[in-house]
Amino acid sequence: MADTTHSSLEEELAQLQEIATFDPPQEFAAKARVTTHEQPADPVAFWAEQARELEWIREPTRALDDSNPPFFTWFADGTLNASANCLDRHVAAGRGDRVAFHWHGEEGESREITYAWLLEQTQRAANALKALGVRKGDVVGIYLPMIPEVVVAMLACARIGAPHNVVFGGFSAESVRERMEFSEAKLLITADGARRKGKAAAVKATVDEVMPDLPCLVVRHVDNGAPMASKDAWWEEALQQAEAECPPEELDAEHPLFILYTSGSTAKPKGILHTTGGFLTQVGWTHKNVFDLRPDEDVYWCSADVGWVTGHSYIVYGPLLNGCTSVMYEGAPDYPHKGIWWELCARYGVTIFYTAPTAIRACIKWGADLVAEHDLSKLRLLGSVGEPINPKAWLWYWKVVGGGRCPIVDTWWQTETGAIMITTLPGAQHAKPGSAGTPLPGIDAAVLDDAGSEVEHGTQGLLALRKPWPSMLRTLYKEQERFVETYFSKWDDRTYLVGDASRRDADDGYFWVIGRIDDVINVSGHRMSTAEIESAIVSHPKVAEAAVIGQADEDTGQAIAAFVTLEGDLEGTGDLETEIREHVAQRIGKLARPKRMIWADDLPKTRSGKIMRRLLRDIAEGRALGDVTTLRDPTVMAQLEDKIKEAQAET
Ligand code: 6R9
Repeated sequence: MADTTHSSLEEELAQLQEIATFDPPQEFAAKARVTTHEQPADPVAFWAEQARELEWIREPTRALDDSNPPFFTWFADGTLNASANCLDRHVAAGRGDRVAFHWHGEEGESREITYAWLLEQTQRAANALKALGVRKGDVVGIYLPMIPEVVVAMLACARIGAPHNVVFGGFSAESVRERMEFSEAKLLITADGARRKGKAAAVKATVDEVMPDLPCLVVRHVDNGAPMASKDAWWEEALQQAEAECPPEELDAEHPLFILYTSGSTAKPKGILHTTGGFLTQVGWTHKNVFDLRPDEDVYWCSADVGWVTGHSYIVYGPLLNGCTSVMYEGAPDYPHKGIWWELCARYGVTIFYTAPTAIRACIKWGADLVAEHDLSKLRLLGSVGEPINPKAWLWYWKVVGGGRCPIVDTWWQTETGAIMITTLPGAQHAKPGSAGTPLPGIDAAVLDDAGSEVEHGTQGLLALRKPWPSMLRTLYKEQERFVETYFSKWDDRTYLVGDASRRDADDGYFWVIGRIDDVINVSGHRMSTAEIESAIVSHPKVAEAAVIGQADEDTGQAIAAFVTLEGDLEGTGDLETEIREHVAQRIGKLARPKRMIWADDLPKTRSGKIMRRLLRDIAEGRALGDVTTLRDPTVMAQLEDKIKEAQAET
């Protein structure tokens, strides 16, 4: 019986592969918020119009100021407060009892977090921060698991104008230290411990090891007797002692809302700086229109972690601006069982579900039966983000999760863009599995050649954004020159270099985003810098040199492969490999551990000493080697090729 079901699903999916475009389902289109896709004649006026959706303390009189490129500002003479827009507004309108988050804990606990509760806690937390000496403009670090307190912490910072700097809970304490130092954070909001698949990790104790002097505000989450010093305070106590009321600070639209570190081409992460008015305008608009949101009816779930930009824009700010009800899950997608996501979708009646292709590929492996066991009939829209979604995963998502009735929005954007840029408006545009779609209204994206001319449709080129947009990064924190150099020096100071390769279709201009053009690897939708991983590996005492590449991987999109040269005549062993992997986990986080390690006596280098990663990628993926004559020592490649063949023969 089960066999027939499987083969018929496979047959159906094979037939679906013949379909190139999927029109918006009629029932969906009939009720959709947006039914036509048009580029406004005046994008600046378009965004000025959307900014009216926010509650301003002082209305801006002007939208874009582009007099000093590439330093663009939006709504600069307006003032507002992000937390007031996310909370006070809804409570004042009588929606205080509405659930903002159905929170579900790893061990099955649940909490119903209302807008009124969030507002109350946020005000107390804001006062607690002030009592701990945090002032407007001070950076506050946040290193918390997926618990409601992380939302409160972010909004409390926003309330007093202290930019938050959230670090993903999967990063190591060492990574947190680096990010706290770069941003000169005054305080870190963290937890005593974090739960992961039935185990609890000591967070506060680990943080203390690397940052003994940084004051911490600590949420008691696992009650593990975490060490506390006089510089530290417990969250619960600090909030209880704090005044209940904290009026929102009136902030300029260009006041920094947050810094979020992301990987770039060098080992040093980039501190992407976002400001308030423009960010909220575009995040609010895209969340409402790309997800066809009906705040009074929908139950929305974005399965990302708040530590990534997707969590900032589409778990916290977008959904709360729009006053919608979300699901927030603390745990892993396979804990306590591999059907937990679908169980939660059924339990809370999720209507809009937003996840990453890597998660969908994992679900495909676990089997369609785990999805079919649950009632997903309330779902009406699906979203994807983080990396290109391969057509096979798209079709499975459409058929198995969406039951063939839910449009899929494949949303292309970056930490730097702050909000969704290229996708399809689900009630207005057809979808093509694998293609993100077209630039949203008010966005000017193009595929350019090196000289800055648009390439012909069908030809691969460099993805570029040719007009400023409200939620764009304003700079790299404390690295102004690097900001200009990285994003606005390829062509001119108004054309933003995305860092992705892309091509467009001739018939409808749809964009296909192919992958990164720089030394950034995308593992399970997480951005990682090859240089950062290399520097972690090389910091191991037995390692002389390392080169890291991204290798195509069925499950994670790309996987990390490391070519490692050891000191002296040390031999590479299994134990040493484990040791180095563990070392990388400590330096950066588990997600940066290489999947494959290849011991190399030498690495292919140009005469000027640059490692030629292109050649390493070629041999790792079994391609014929191109020109090796520019190498200092061309025999290195032959040796490495033999190694790879040996390794492949062993597995
Ligand atoms: C939101 C987010 C950004 C990079 C980006 C691109 C890749 C993201 C994508 C996609 C193809 C999509 N990317 N979404 N590629 N299709 N729908 O993921 O931000 O972590 O900064 O990563 O991810 O390569 O440049 P971030």
